[in-house]
Amino acid sequence: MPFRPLLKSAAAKIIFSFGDAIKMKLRYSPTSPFVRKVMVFAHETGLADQIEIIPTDARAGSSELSRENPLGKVPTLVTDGGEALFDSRVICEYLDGLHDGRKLFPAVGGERFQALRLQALADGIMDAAVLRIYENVRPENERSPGWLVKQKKKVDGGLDALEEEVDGFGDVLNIGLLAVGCVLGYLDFRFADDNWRAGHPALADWFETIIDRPSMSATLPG
Ligand SMILES: N[C@@H](CCC(=O)N[C@@H](CS)C(=O)NCC(=O)O)C(=O)O
Repeated sequence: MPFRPLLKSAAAKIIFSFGDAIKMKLRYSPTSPFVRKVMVFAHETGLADQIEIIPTDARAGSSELSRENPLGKVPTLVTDGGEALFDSRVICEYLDGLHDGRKLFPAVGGERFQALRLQALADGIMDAAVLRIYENVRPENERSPGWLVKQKKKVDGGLDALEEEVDGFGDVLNIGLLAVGCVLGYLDFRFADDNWRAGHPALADWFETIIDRPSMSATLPG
């Protein structure tokens, strides 16, 4: 089926102003850092009230989710036209096309690829941290200590890289910085005992500048 982008016409905007908001549906988990990334993005861009949350236990293997996303993962966004979009990167870029404010995906050049690379780094840390959680809920005799160590190394390596780069983050929120905020929030939520702040003081200071944004407060995991 060809992809039909959400209507952005003047007529659609008039419909919004009469309260009949176009609704997208988001397959959602309150603990997923990838879902949080999408929700923070939606709050930052003024789109949150156009998204209907559909709580979905991806790991339970929902057949509806599998129809929308063959990978069976959240977040998955179903547009008002019924098209399913994934993953969080694609959803965020889609949402960026739906608002008239400052774009969180820089349009071109070095600035764009810096932001996308930072998002990839933050997402990679999220992947490794989520895999640690999944491994730890497997039956004890199926768990691999070596695998857990490997994933922890990826988390630590990613944090070390962020600590080196944080001085160059700048003050202007973009998709990369937003993803970093979400992964640090996830580490606080799931791995508080690891105390990532201890070895990463500059990153910890930076996190304090983002943690109280309304978009972050409105999307706390749990
Ligand atoms: N690259 C994906 C990762 C999404 C992801 O890993 N989601 C997890 C929840 S945090 C999930 O749905 N896992 C279910 C499964 O793997 O079966 C994204 O950016 O959205």
